[in-house]
Parts: sequence; C-alpha cells; structure tokens
Amino acid sequence: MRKYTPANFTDVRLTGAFWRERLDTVLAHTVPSQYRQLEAHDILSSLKLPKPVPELTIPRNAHNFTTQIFWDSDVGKWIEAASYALHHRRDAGIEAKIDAIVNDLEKAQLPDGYLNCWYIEREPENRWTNLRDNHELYNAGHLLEGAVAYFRATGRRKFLDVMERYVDHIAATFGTGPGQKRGYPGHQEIELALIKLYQLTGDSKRLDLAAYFINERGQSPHYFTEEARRREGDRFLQGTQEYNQSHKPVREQDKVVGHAVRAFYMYTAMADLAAELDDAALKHACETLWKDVTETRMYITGGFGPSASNEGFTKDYDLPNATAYAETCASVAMVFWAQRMLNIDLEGKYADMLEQALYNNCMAGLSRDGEHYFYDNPLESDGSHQRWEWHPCPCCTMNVARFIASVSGYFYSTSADALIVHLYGGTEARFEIAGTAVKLKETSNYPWSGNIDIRIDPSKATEFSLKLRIPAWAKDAKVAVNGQRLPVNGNVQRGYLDIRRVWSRGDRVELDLPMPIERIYAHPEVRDDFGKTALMRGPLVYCIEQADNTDTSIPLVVLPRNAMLSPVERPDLFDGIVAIEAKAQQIKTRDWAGVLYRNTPSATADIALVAIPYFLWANRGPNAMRVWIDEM
Ligand code: FUB
Ligand code: ZN
Repeated sequence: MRKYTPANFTDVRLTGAFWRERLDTVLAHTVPSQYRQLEAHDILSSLKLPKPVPELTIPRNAHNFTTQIFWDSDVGKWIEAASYALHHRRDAGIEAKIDAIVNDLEKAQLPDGYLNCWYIEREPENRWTNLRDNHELYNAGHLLEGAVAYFRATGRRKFLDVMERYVDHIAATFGTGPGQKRGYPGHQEIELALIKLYQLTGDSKRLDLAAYFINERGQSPHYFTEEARRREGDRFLQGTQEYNQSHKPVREQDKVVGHAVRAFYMYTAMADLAAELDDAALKHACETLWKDVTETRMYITGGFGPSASNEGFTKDYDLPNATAYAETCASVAMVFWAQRMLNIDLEGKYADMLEQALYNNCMAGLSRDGEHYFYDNPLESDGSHQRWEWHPCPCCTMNVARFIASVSGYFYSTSADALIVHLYGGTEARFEIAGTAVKLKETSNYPWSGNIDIRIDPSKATEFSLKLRIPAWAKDAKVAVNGQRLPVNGNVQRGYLDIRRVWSRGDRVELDLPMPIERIYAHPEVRDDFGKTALMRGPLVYCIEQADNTDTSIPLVVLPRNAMLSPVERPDLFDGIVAIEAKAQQIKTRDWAGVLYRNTPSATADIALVAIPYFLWANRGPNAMRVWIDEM
C-alpha cells in the first residue's frame, strides 16, 4: 500500500534562516546540554550495573510510582537525537559518550537478552509482570530507536546487536505460541521502533512482532486485567482501558481516547503497518480516528490532550486554554502519524496538520536558547507558566530534540515518478526519480513569506510529476514554470498541484502562497473560545504577550471586529520575525473602583496591539499570554 517514501533527512540540507537557526541551536546547545542533564540527574549512572542499589532519585509518589522507571527511554531518546545531530556534524566527543553508554548497556544486559536497568537492578524477579504501568516495552522501544539511529549515523553495530538480542528475547516472550505471554505494551512505542528495525534490516520477524503487538491489543481476555489479578493489591491509577487504548481491538476503535502520546504512537505504527502489510482495515481505522481527533479534539496550535490528569483526551470540544496540557510529545507524535498517513495517501489535510503541529505546539516546546522546555503548552497564561531546565519526567526534552534534528526528513517524499513537496523553506535536496538523479534548490523566507523559488536540476531531461502542496490556508496561490503562469484554481487535487512535464536542468518554479492574516473562530461548542478569535498568518498561530504590550493588561484586551491587522517585519524581535500589529481596545477597570456589579457595560480605551508567533512565547521571562482574544 505504501505509495510515497519520505526523503531521507540526510538528503535534505536546511539552508533557510528559519530552520538553520533552530537546527544549529539543537546541535550546539540542546544535545550537549541534555547530556549534562542526564548526567546530573543520575540517569546515566543508573545504567552502570551491577552496583549496590542506590536510593531512589525520584521518590515514589502517593500512587507508589516513580518516573525513574522509564529512565532507559530518556537515554534511548537522547542517543537518537544525538545520532541525528551526527549526520549534520560528526563529533568524536558525542560518539565517545554514546559508545560509553552502549558499553554500560551491554554490561547490564542479562544472558537471555533482557535489558531493563530498573528491573535488573531493583526487582529482577518482577520483570514482565506489570506491562500496563511499568514501561518495560516502552523503554525497549526508545532504546531500539536510538540503536537504529546510531547505526545509521555511524555504521557502528554494537548497540544494534545489543538491541537485536533484546528484541529476540521479547519475541520469544510474547506471542500466541505455547508458553508465551499474550501481552502488549502499556505505553505504545515499541511497535513503531520495531518497524524501523525491520526497515533497516529487512528482517520480517520484526514486522511480525510489531503486528502482533498491535493486533493483540484490546483482545479478550483483556491482558492488563488478567495481569493485574496476578498482582497483589494492584491499584490502577488511571482506571480505564481507554487510557492506554486497550478497550477494543485497534481496528474497531473509532474515538481518540486516553493518553495522547500513547494514542498517537499507536496510530503511527498502525499507519506504518497498513503500508507495509497492505492492511486496508488498519488504514480505515486510522482515517476514522484522524477525522475524530481533528474535528473535535485538537487545539488550534496543533496541541492534543487537554487534561493533565490522564495527559490526554476528555470529551469532544473540551479544549480549555489556560489549563491545556497539550504535551509537546503528543504534537511530535502527531507529526509522526501525519507523515505515515502521507506515505499511504497524498492528502493535503495530513500535511496541513503536520505543519500546524510542527510550527506551533511542537516548536513552542523548545526555548530560543535551546536549553529550556515546555512539557504542557497552554494557550493562555497569567505569566506563571514558565519554561524549565529539566523535569522529573523529561520525555518532551529529547522528543523535541530528536524531532528538530531530523526535521528535514518531513519536507519531501518521492514515488517512482513523482517528487512531492510537503513543507517549504530554504533547502538543498537530492532525490532519485524515475531512475534519474534530481537536485532541488528552494530559496524562500518561509514561514515569514510565501514567495518560494524552486530550481530543479535533473542529471538528464526526465519526465516526472512535481507535486506542490497548496496549504488549505493559501487561497489564490500562483505558480509559474520558467516564467509561464500555470492555472492553479481547479487543478489542485486533494491539496497538491501536480506539474507533470519533462524537467530539464535549470527549470525554475515560482510559487506564491499568499499569507493574509486570518481571524480564526472555533466551533461554538468549544466554550472556552466562544466570542473570541485567534490570529493566524500562513502556518503560524499568533499570541499576544505582555512583553510586547507593556501598557496593556493582556486579559483585558479586546479586538474590534473591524480592526485592521497588519503584518510588520520586526528585525528587533527574535532575530527577525513578522509580527501582527493592530489598533485594539482595552477594557477599562478604573471606573469600577469599589463596584462589583452595575447596570452599564465597561468602557474601553484604544491601544496598539502587537502579536507574535505562539511558538516564541515565554522566551523573555514571566509574561502573560493569550492565543484566543475577545472580539467585539
Ligand atoms: O510515560 C512516558 C511519558 O512520560 C509519556 O509519554 C508522557 O506523557 C509522560 O508521562
Ligand atoms: Zn513528553
């Protein structure tokens, strides 16, 4: 079923200012500082086994749980991020650090292949007894992704060999055969990692194991329920099977429920399996779930999961702004899922979503300096929500790092005779299409401007399709090839404009995606957004932040319906952005002194309002912020 293959991120060089800056920050600051944090927070020393068992660094909470149980995953994710960084810039120091970690893991591994530092050190007798809560398979998945990435970056096999032994052990332990446990992960992740291993090695047993985990989920008898009966005094904090999406077999699931990261990692693997195994039922389930989540359960910022208590979904249209959880990991996971959907179906809605999550919720997760993070991403704050340097549960830090270090892999896909452009930005890329080596050079200042110039250089004149994504927000897009305008309206199919011709060296495509400022409104049942508007320009959601509006009280801002909104280049802000400026109003409170209720509405006063892209907020100290602004 797979029709399109994403270009390898190593074949796409980011040359435009926007992504170059983010990538350089991740390489120079994020990856090295995360290593220091892993060291400082005992995560690296937890791999050194055997040793006398130390006190817990993160004490158990009231539910007898400690996030220390999934430290292995943090190490795996850091190795993955660092490995992607190595493709951009080899670094002997980083490689030596990874090799030292791999040596520790190899030493810790048991003779039967089992490798989980928490269990080996603290409760070896209990391994595989609490798949529901204790993240063993999740840890294995992240270590595996790290091993695959490190092998691809350096060609060094040791980590991969260690992990293949562990995967062999897992395959022997789980399955439908005699004596095997019919379990599956409480936190999905290993499924998509196994598919990556299969794609690297071609060993179909890895694909079979991924398919087993997906197919077994939610079957009767319910594994987690049976498993819990075997544990004395078991308490399931989350209480529902929906929490970990084990309430039904996956093909029957039609509502996006429970923990958001678990859900999206699972859908990613489902879409991967649909492609690899030609499984129409899995594809159909993905399509149904996609429709559900994008029509009723997503923030305008591409954030998912409003609730902190389950780190996930609640009910339709429940999208509070100030308390939005919208975990960074969930948006990164959405990008993974969207990309996998694009592999099976070239539908603009998947790329639009990918872009929306990418430029807004995902990017907000990492500070400008590359060393501070957001876990939850509210759309409104009184200034108390601030970035942190580290967290007792640092899952989002390495997720955003591995994602940005490999972001160039989301720009293009190819098929036998097509080159597809999903995302725009200054890049230089190379592909093989219809047997011909093709170079592409894009010059643009995206996302600040929609003027895009693409040069195509095939090694010889070759016929193929260039499919340009025309985002849903880009009304009235214009295209010219070698100076000759092509009709766009009516020729865009499912979000892509297909330009099929014999391409020759030096051919030039000019694409103009107009980026007017749009006022966006939410479905009226999203009560938190009722009577409010959000501002978007191109793929960017904007917010108003106190730092740019010092004479104004952010909660009291009102935007008149007829207020002119102007894009303004601001080289003084964040090394150059396009801000939005408007004449707005502020509700006056002074004439309310000593009065709680009265029979006349509030008066307002003129203010000059400045909005900045949401992803940049909270980079200038404590600051009130809002995405949804009252409109009148
Ligand atoms: O449980 C592992 C990770 O930590 C989850 O994906 C995040 O939501 C956070 O709880
Ligand atoms: Zn996270």
